[in-house]
Amino acid sequence: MICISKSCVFPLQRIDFETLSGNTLISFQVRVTDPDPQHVDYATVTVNITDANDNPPRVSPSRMTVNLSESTDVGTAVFQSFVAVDDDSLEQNKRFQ
Ligand SMILES: [Ca+2]
Ligand SMILES: [Ca+2]
Repeated sequence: MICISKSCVFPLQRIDFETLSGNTLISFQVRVTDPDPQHVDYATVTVNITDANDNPPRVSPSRMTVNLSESTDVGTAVFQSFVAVDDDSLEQNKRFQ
C-alpha cells in the first residue's frame, strides 16, 4: 500500500478509507546507521489513515412526481420523505442537508 524509500514514504495507489475494514494503522520501523564504527538507532513510525469526504451523498428516489390538489390545506405534507446515504465513515463527512 505504501512505499518506503531512503527518505520518504508515499502511497503506491489511491487509498480508500471505506474499504480498509478498520485496518487504518500502518506501522514500520526506520533504521539509521552511520559509518565505521557503525552505530544504529531505530524509530517506529505509525501511519494512521483518516477518512476524507470523498463520497457524495446519494438521494433516493432521484426523481419524484407529486400531484398536489389546489384544495390542499396549508401545512399539509406534500410527500413523505427522501432517503439519502453517504458512504463516508466519519459523521462530519456524511452529514447532509
Ligand atoms: Ca471517505
Ligand atoms: Ca460524503
